[in-house]
Amino acid sequence: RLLEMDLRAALQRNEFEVYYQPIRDVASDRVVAFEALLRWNHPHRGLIAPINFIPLAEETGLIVQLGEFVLRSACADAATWPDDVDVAVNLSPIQFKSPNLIASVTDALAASGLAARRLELEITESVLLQNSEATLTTLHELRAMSVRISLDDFGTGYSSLSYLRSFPFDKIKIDRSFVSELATREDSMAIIRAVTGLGRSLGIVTTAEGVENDAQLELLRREGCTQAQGYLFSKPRPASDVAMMLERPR
Ligand code: G
Ligand code: G
Ligand code: MN
Ligand code: NA
Repeated sequence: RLLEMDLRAALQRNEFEVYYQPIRDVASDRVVAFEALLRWNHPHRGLIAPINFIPLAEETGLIVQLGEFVLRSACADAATWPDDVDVAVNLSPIQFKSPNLIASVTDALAASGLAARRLELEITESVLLQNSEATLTTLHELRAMSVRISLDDFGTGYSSLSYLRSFPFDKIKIDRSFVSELATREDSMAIIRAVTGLGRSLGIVTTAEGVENDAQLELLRREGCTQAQGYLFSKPRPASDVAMMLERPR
């Protein structure tokens, strides 16, 4: 079982690493961004996926430090990529509510020299549940810095269309559960159609997650979904593989 002290030690020993998964523009097939996904290189247990340690990091508050590491790494890595390739970073609700958030983002951008417009922050609907004044203030502060804000895992949890009215999101990420059933379930198809249509009407980019085959990509293209991400293109890989992922045609 993982303990708080294991996480602390791992932070100290630099055992965390940021992996990257490409996001492609559906119409042009071009790689337009990478999502940063945290991994733990445990000396004995091997590579540990975030589902196995993020909950503990959130309970112990270590997610703030861990999140700062991801922000700094992602901005520093993205600063070495072509100018038209963005980076997306996941924010835990606890990190989002931390009083350090704006300073962390500002510092990561300044230290890396990355243009703020190339940074996307992914938040989940749980951040918006309380829909508090403070949440909206933070979102508007980030927006004022030119950072872009995505609504992650859209369609799961307590989805509410009112979130889209409370803040002008730049991007909606359609949860992979809808994409995986695209070819087999008509209701999933209908939901994808509705969300891409909503994005078009509201001027919000839509990204389909978990795209695993050409049939799914073709359906998404037909529905006018803006971007796609998934194993069809690549699984998340280390920063040293980004150049290769940018070169590789489909
Ligand atoms: O890569 P995957 O197993 O890679 O990620 C699983 C989950 O962990 C996803 O929900 C993803 O959003 C979350 N996750 C991955 N990296 C980070 C991170 O750096 N910060 C936070 N808060 N969540 C992350
Ligand atoms: O919640 P979030 O969207 O941030 O998490 C991304 C998660 O989805 C990561 O765990 C990542 O490894 C995983 N993922 C990315 N592409 C695919 C895919 O095509 N299929 C499946 N099953 N998982 C994927
Ligand atoms: Mn995400
Ligand atoms: Na997601």
